[in-house]
Amino acid sequence: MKYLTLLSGVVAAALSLPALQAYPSHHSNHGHHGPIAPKVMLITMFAPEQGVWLEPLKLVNNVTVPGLSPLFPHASCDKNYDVCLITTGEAEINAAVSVTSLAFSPLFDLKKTYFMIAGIAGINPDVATIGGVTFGRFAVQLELEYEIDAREMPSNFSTGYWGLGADAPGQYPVNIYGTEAINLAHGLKLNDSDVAAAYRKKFSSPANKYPSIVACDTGSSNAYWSGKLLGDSFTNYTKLLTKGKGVYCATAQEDNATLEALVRATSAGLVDFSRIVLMRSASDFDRPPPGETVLFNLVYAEQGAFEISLENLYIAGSPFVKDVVKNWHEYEHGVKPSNYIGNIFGTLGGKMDF
Ligand SMILES: *[C@@H]1O[C@H](CO)[C@@H](O)[C@H](O)[C@H]1NC(C)=O
Ligand SMILES: *[C@@H]1O[C@H](CO)[C@@H](O)[C@H](O)[C@H]1NC(C)=O
Ligand SMILES: *[C@@H]1O[C@H](CO)[C@@H](O)[C@H](O)[C@H]1NC(C)=O
Ligand SMILES: *[C@@H]1O[C@H](CO)[C@@H](O)[C@H](O)[C@H]1NC(C)=O
Ligand SMILES: *[C@H]1O[C@H](CO)[C@@H](O)[C@H](O)[C@H]1NC(C)=O
Repeated sequence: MKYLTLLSGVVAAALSLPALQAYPSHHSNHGHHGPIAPKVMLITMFAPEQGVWLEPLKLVNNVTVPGLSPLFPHASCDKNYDVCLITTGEAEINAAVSVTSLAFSPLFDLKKTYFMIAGIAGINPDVATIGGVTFGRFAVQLELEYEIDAREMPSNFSTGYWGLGADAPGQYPVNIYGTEAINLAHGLKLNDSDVAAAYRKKFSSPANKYPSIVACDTGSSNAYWSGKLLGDSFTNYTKLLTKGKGVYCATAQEDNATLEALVRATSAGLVDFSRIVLMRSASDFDRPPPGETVLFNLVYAEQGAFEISLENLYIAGSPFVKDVVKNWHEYEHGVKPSNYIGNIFGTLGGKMDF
């Protein structure tokens, strides 16, 4: 097992612990003495993602956590409180507030908990395909950049997006690694559908291949964007911020916010940032196949991968969840990461290696 968790980015404002004491303890409705210390915490974003875990893992104990989304007000745990799940609500603001509320809740002790972010995403056909499952090392905030409408950009610009501060590249990637989960997921047969298989054929390799597990990185943005030019712009930006190491492949609306909340919780001594797995499965392509329009791909195309991407989250992620619970003695004390974990300001200590 080898953890390579690195992140970079933002100033981690250390929230002070004493503020927590203000929470009334009667919110503790889990019939459990002391804070709940799950071995695994699943982080999902909306109801369909939540749905794939609740039944198979028997997450029947609901714990109301103040500050979660009104749509998803509780964590759901199994009978031993070994595995719990929250659903943040979609987009960055919901992810940031929900994960912060969980991480700073006195109802939980998450210092040794392994977090698995498990959601669906758009996918870059240059790297992977619909139905595939990605495990990311870097999470980059794609549209936290300068933007001008491309119709008004200078004629020698390749994109209307570029880094804040223009001549100051390399400002904030966040990243994370889930090697242990990807190792457990290797060799698993993912699910597919006929419609997804047909849509996939319109692309070239690797997008036309049977879905598989891929190590590549995620980009976050509130905007649900589509198209090759934006995709290429964000591929370039990801490379820039990660000094060439990051490979943009999965686009979603939450990860960077979730991770930032976990950085701050780590900074406050409440979470271990080296125990995070970032998993995104591909429900749709982030750009059209040759010969189709961007609008067609985004709005009208029947891509057929929504269901299988949900199923494949469970197929690819559950071996890790089960292994952590079963072999807790191997996971409890964590594994010292061989590389830098932290942001570019050294908030979590250590020495940067990129
Ligand atoms: C627990 O929460 C889940 C997810 O929100 C919900 O489907 C379920 O009905 C709840 N169970 C109880 C006993 O309230
Ligand atoms: C675009 O052209 C301007 C004017 O020649 C130049 O100053 C600038 O560096 C160019 N920008 C890019 C991105 O090539
Ligand atoms: C991405 O970078 C490549 C290589 O520098 C460049 O040719 C291309 O125009 C860029 N694409 C966009 C959309 O910015
Ligand atoms: C695989 O997909 C098929 C068709 O969508 C579905 O009936 C089946 O239950 C899925 N299998 C798994 C393991 O999810
Ligand atoms: C995610 O992006 C934003 C910018 O990259 C940055 O503030 C944040 O630090 C990044 N990572 C994290 C974790 O936030």
